[in-house]
Amino acid sequence: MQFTTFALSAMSLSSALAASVTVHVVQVGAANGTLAYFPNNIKAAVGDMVQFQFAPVNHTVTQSTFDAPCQPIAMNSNVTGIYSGFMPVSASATTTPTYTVLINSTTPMWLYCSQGKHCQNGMTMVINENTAANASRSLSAFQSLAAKATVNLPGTATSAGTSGSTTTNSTSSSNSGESGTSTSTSSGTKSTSSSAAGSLKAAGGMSGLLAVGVALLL
Ligand SMILES: [Cu+2]
Repeated sequence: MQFTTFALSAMSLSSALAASVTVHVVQVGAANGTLAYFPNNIKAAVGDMVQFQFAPVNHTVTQSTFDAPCQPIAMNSNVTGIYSGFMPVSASATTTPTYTVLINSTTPMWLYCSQGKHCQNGMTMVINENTAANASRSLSAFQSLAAKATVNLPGTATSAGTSGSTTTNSTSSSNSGESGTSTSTSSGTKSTSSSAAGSLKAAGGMSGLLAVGVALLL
């Protein structure tokens, strides 16, 4: 009954809130220290959500242009871009911080981790790579450019993880794809989910639904 109430309430926010929302889960980093996103090349339709789940020790999801990897997209365009901020996670953490983005454009989104030299060392990914439109703009080409980047911004001196908590933080950020003329926006939502992987995913899905609600209210 409680869930039914929630669903009806959510539906009243907008008929656009479908009964099911596709959530693509991307693991950010790995407990064994591998510097990568898993997976690092995904397709997401407009209306889908991408939920980043942060592994130890301290990573980010930051958007750049294709041409200037390892620099926030705002430095090289008039797009604000998405930025998760640093997500410290201790090796013994029992919680997983998440950052969820609503996709509202299929323009390729180029992403990297701004910690240390993670961007240069392969911690990069793309949402909606489109090599059919431009064969040279592939993830591998982006990674080659990233490997040669002289900076990785915005960096931090922090590398130690802190214990996760059950607090939930919410934040919104404005984004459009790489096209500066786009008027579309995406919102990102940070949250920390506790307990096992199964319920984690469920909590993430709920968090995604709430994010849609928040975005529609704005
Ligand atoms: Cu990283």
